[in-house]
Amino acid sequence: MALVRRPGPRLSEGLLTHIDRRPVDVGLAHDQWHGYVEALSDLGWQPVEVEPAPEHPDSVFIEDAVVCWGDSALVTRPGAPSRRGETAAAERAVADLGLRVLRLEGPDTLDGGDVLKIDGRFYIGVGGRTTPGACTQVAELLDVEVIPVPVTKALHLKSAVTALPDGTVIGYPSRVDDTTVFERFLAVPEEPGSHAVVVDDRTVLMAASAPETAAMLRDRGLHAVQVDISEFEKLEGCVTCLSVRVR
Ligand code: CIR
Repeated sequence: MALVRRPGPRLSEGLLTHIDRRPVDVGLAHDQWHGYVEALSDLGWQPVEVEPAPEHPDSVFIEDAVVCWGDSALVTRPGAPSRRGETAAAERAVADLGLRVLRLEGPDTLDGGDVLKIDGRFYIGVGGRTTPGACTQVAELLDVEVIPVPVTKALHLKSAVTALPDGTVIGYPSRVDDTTVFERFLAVPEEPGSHAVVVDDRTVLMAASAPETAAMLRDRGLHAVQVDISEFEKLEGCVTCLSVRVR
């Protein structure tokens, strides 16, 4: 299963931190969102829609609102105050699925986009939307090993790096603060090539904007499925932010 949330009418007003604003085609964004959900569904992840939040421009980026781990769901407290209202319906959705609901307590903040899970270890980006204290809370609430990682050159840790099914971390070097914190790091030739959703042991979902990286991963034996998410990329979104896998 994967949580998803359809974009609202105010999508084009989404927050921007590292890039300049370009016009967003909201109609095209809706079509791309349906294409993304269909791709996930074709790959075997049953989509579960979180109630829309039309008043929140960034609510389509559901990954930032909740972190799922085993039977637990940690409802975040987003770093951007304008995004905090996104979590209420996400909390209802995970409660309805029967998950154990946990909550990140203020004044700390956490965006799910800063949480990269590799083999049971949680790498958490700090320096942007997520506070060091959130790392301590995640470790205690989910009883996991947390490795705080500096993030100053990208919006979220997973804007800079993600992991392949074998645990190799991929990233576009100029966006990564410190590649040495990861056991195995592989540089990719395109910035959006840093973003992979691991579907299963040999399948990843990637953006259409990273054809060279997709070819590189295919050479490594992976099945790389690509979807066009150009309108979300204009808002600093990527393939990972548009869903949350529920195990
Ligand atoms: C924001 O700045 O919060 C949104 N415009 C983009 C959030 C993307 N989410 C993610 O990378 N996890």
